[in-house]
Formats: sequence, C-alpha cells, structure tokens
Amino acid sequence: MAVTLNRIVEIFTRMGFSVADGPEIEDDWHNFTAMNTPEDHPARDMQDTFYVVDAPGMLLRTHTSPVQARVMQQRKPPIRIIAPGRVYRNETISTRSHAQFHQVEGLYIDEGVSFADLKQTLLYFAQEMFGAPKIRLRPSFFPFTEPSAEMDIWLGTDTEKNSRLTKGTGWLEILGCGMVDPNVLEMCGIDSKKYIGFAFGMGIERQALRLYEIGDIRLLFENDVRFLRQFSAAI
Ligand code: 2U9
Repeated sequence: MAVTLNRIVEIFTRMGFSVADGPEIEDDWHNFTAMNTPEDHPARDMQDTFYVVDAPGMLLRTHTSPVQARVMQQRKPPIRIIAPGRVYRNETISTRSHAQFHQVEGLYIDEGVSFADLKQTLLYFAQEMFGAPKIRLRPSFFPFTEPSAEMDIWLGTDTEKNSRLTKGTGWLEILGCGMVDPNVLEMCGIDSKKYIGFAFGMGIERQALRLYEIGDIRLLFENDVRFLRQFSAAI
C-alpha cells in the first residue's frame, strides 16, 4: 500500500502539488460542517464514524478533507496540495476487518481554475498511474463539490480479467472529483468571488487492489510477510 501511495504522491508532486497532513482525531466542524454537511444533514449517515466519549465534538475523521480545510484557513491561494492519510468509517466491512482505510485527496485553488484544469490533471494521473489511454467523467454528487463527477478509466474488454473488472463495460471507476462548493471556500475564509478550485478523492487500498490484482482487501491489513514480500525486496 505504501508503494501505491508513493506512486500517487510522486505523480502529483511532479505536477506541483505538495503534501499536507493533519490530525486523525478531528473536530466535528472541520470534518463535517466545513465540508458543507451541517448537523442533522442526511449525508452524515453515509459517513458515520467513531466519536470520542470523553471529548464531545471530537471524532475519527471520515476523510482527509479536514486537512485541506485547515490549510485553507491558514494560507492564501494559490493552494495546490494533496492530503494522504488514514480515515475511519463506522461500518462493518466484514467480521474480520476493521473500518479504516487510506485516502488521497487533492485540492487546487486559485483565480480562474476551470473544470478543464481538473479534467487534464486527472487524465495525466490516470495515464501515469494505470497507463490508461482515456478517462470518462460521470455526473455525481458530493456535499463539498458542485458540480461533482466520478471518473472511470478505460481498460477495454480484450482480456478476461478486464472484462470481469469492468463488468463487461470496459470502464473502471477510480475516483470522485468536482469544483469546490463556494460555501466550503467561504466557511474556510476564502473569497469565493475571487477564487475557485477543484478537488478529488480516492481510496488507496482500492487502487492497490487494481494495480496488483489482489482479490481481497483484508490481505492488505494482515501483515503476512509471505504476501508483503511480493511487493518489496525490503521486507
Ligand atoms: C475540500 C473540498 C472538497 C474531496 C473529494 C471526493 C470527491 C470523493 C471518495 C473517493 C473514494 C472518498 O475514499 S473514498 O471513499 N471521495 O469522491 N473527494 S471530491 O473534496 C474536497 C476536499 C477538500 C476543502
């Protein structure tokens, strides 16, 4: 997984993004409210998490977006960062697995940033990461971006494996993205009349399964050296 993360980070740093990080135990405001998900909003159900009993309002972050919210509060645009890290969800993946995974999110804010910039950045990523010849953006919804999209890469259906991975369509879903909602900019102290930006997010385990054709996500967390040795001479 570290190998996969390093590849992702390397591709985005080549495009001028720098790496930002922040706390895994977050406050409600940075994790939800600043991301345009106020208290009692139904979207919170989809990202149920673990709350700290002794500290009201503190929780395990459900995405790395609060890292970007903190950077926006501290710095003036242009902002061009990626935020990799561990995130938590209160959901049962399986009886033997826990509700944590890793994400990389990206944020680019400046004057005059367009959806075309988003598309070209993600096309470059898909080409470098997967050798994919083309991408497809499908309309979607996230509370923190508007408009929002999901990105698929083209694998084709030539091989048995690609056909199975893409359920016969040739397209494989890789990440979510969109233009940052002006409400999010304003809540984090950035003038939405002057600045505009795009953001994206992806699950790292998922990319690792794709790259190395691993059949079960739990293998990534079991730390069996016979499994891990296949990916690094250092283990
Ligand atoms: C700020 C504003 C907007 C980050 C984004 C997604 C779309 C997305 C999921 C992919 C798979 C999470 O790991 S996953 O389950 N994420 O689809 N994330 S846009 O948007 C941001 C981030 C920060 C300030």
